[in-house]
Amino acid sequence: MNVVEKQIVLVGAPVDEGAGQRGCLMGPDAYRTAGLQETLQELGHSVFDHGNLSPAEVGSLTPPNRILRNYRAYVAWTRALHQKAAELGEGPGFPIYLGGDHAMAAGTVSGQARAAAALGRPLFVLWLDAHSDFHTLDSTASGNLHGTPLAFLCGLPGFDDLLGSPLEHTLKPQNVEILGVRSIDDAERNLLVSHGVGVSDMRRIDEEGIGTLLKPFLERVRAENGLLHVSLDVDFLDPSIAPAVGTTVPGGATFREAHLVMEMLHDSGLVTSLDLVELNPFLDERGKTARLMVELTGSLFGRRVFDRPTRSF
Ligand code: B3U
Ligand code: MN
Ligand code: MN
Repeated sequence: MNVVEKQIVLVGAPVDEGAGQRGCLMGPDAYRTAGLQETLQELGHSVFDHGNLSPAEVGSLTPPNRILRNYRAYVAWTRALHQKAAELGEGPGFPIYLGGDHAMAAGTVSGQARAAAALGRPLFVLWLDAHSDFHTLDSTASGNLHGTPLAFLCGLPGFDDLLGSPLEHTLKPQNVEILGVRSIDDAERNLLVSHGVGVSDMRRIDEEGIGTLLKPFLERVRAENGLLHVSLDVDFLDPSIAPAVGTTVPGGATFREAHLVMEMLHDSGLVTSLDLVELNPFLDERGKTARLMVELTGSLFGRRVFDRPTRSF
């Protein structure tokens, strides 16, 4: 098999407070139970399990409004994960952040962005999700903070508490591609359009094919010598194959589409870090979703059914 060996570092991020339902804190252990480490080792990679992180200590804080749920925990997790991702992002290893709800990406991606800046390379982000997670702290109607990390990462205002100052290494909105989206609130839609974030919804996937949509994004990452972070939300997948998530939305990516995305990402050789988010094992059916997420990660790290000359995307 034509797999380049990677040194993979697993980092558990049992973040539970950003979602509307409890249970994502069990995510990291569900991936371990489903054999993530063994799957990656069988593909020829070395894997170090860092164990789970804890939230940072945070002093007194006044939430910007009353609707936000677990604001202090959002700040505490963002700080801890940012620190760890900034360290790992400059090292030789490939970090996989095991969530945890999507609020954790405020820390993982901002840390990877800081590391990318230190390396003098732009960070691109592929956000595989039914949602766009582009609310500000003012625009969210649910108060669930897992709906806000991408707005924070793109430098929208109002998030100064998270790292104690305005975010220094923001993502360029045009370097973000949200793929698989099918549930966007009105306020988010306006923000996405006004900031120029790349969005491919299910209609575009149906009309053009998921591979056709992904290819030009990967070509741009390559042309700009970028690093690529992938943030995979379980609800990107259709609920019939991935029921273990609190925010299921019908009409998601199929088994075949999801594997194709992962295989193309592998063949591109461009991906340098990964989040696996929103798995809620409490809602799973006999480990089915955890196992699928592990299988998809296997495809991203080089599993293929039949060898063929590697295509570059
Ligand atoms: N946009 C809604 C729903 C949502 C966003 N992200 C997730 N769900 N996972 C909200 O609550 O902000
Ligand atoms: Mn999400
Ligand atoms: Mn989602």
